[in-house]
Amino acid sequence: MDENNQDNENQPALSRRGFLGASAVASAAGVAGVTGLASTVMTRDAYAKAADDAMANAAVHPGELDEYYGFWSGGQSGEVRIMGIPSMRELMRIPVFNVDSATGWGLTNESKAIRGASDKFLCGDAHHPHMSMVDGKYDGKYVFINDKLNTRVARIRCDIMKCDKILDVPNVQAIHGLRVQKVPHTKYVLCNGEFRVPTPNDGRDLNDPTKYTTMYNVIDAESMEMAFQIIVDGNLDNTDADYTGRFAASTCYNSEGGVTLAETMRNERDWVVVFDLLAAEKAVKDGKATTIGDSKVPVLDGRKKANSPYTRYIPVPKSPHGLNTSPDGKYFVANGKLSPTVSIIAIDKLSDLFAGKIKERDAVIAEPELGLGPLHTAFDGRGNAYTTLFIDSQIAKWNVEDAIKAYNGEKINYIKQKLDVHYQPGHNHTTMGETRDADGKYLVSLCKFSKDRFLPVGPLRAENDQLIDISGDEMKLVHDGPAFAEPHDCMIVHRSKMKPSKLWTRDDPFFAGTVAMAKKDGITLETDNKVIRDGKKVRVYMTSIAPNFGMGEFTVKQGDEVTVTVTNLDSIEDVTHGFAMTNHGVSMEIGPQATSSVTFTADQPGVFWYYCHWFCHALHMEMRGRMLVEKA
Ligand code: K7E
Ligand code: CUA
Repeated sequence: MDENNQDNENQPALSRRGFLGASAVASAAGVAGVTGLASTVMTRDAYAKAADDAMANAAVHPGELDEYYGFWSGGQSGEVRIMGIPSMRELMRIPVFNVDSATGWGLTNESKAIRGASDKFLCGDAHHPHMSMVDGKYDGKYVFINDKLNTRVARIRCDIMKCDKILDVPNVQAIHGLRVQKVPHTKYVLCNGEFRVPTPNDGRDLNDPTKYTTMYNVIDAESMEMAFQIIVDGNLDNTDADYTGRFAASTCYNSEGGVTLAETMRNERDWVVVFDLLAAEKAVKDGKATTIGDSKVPVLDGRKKANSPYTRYIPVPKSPHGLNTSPDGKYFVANGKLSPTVSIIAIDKLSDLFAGKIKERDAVIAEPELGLGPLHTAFDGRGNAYTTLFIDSQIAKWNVEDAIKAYNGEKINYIKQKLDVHYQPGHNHTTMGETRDADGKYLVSLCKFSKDRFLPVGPLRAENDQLIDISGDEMKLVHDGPAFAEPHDCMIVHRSKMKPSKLWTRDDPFFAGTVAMAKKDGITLETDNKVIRDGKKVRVYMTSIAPNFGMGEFTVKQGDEVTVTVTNLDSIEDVTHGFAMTNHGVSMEIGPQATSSVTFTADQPGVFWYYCHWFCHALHMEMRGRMLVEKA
């Protein structure tokens, strides 16, 4: 308790951390000048009592359920995780761009079909999970996520909590920022191509960076096909959409078009690029788009020199990073990263900007100074914003309207509080905070470094996802949560929005391909236990009911390509079976009422036991059978 309290700057005792913070502020002041803190001084006891109360409020006792689902990206692990909030318990992992031993993701035929052409990639870098919406509110249907590493976007179905589509995005490299159209519903998934490459990137213009481009990518959320792309200047970073359905905005660094670090840092201002999605949609309909290389995707030119009706470049300082829309729909907030400021863009001025009635900078209505390294901003629905300060290792809570007043010359302290977090936060996220339902209960700070907060575990350390109670006037840290690489971003959904399935339905499209294959073989999956031989290909169909596979043995010849299809007839909640074939690298999950299949080569003669590796029954250990492989 006391150790934690020592880290709070609101208390009189000056801790080591306080010293470090103070000297950082002092040196920063030389560069930029720093706004003073609100001086709420509580006694140490009062603070301890308030923190205790907040922790007690956030406690989820054994057997109790959480109030929120959190969807966490897994960064370079390539997966998505479901967390319970406020307990911060990890509830499930959803493999997406990675390969997963427990579920067979990347091994089963169903998952390979979804992974498609990029199935050959065994890794990914997932940053931004965001849920589909209707009228600016979560609809509980899909979560979309980017893969920066292999330039992909995936969709997760929230009924079964499995990835059901992966799209390889053409013409660009490294999908980074990703959000959804919020209004009237998520027709489009919006995402940024980050790195600039030759167009098309087919070996031409290798060392002529003036010819490199990147694009804003608009994906049809239902079909998961590309709708269109817009070529832009600079490197796109993060993005968000407005609450009218018309505008989206992306932060953009490297307005210089440089390739080295020094080159990309030259300009004092880069841009927020604002997109008029409706104008772009219309331009595509009117045949104004071209295509690039072999790709059929309509491409519009939104570069500055094209003077397009669908893009505007608003100069903001300096290499801006996060882009966040306030839940009242009024503002885009661009986070300065290399500037101690955030830039507030008034969304209601954007139609005038596009109509040429005002200049770009006229849309920026305030640029409050918050501290060093502002990366991302979240909102509580009560007019306050919470910005991560990467370098200061703090969250700055500030009032948006007060910041605008201060910018207009009023003497008013818009910063309400700064809370130390541990350490170096990237994204933060409030409960329901990216929707009209922002309820201002909790804030999660995704800290990149945990340093001394957990037992040391070797040179590679956990990160630290911290839960902060924001329901009162003051932010209160209530939980430290170690996390494996690297939850860049998360979003937090009230449980009332979610309706996950308890069992699979037999007609689920997830395994429709396997059902079609069985039908061709004349198999009824729910009853048949049969081996079909088709030249060197052998298809083995079996059922499972705890604690038995429908087939205790089957025989193949060395060199056969074997496909095993298992249909789990159990219809009891939570009774999942597995199918694992020893010494063949075969492992998959078969959920209750699901069908799963896996293909491998029986390349060694001999006896190979297969077994169920998802604990299902008192006789789970006995749930097994033999594959007999005859010598070729
Ligand atoms: Cu800030 Cu990829 Cu959202 Cu990381 S990005 S922090
Ligand atoms: Cu079936 Cu374990």
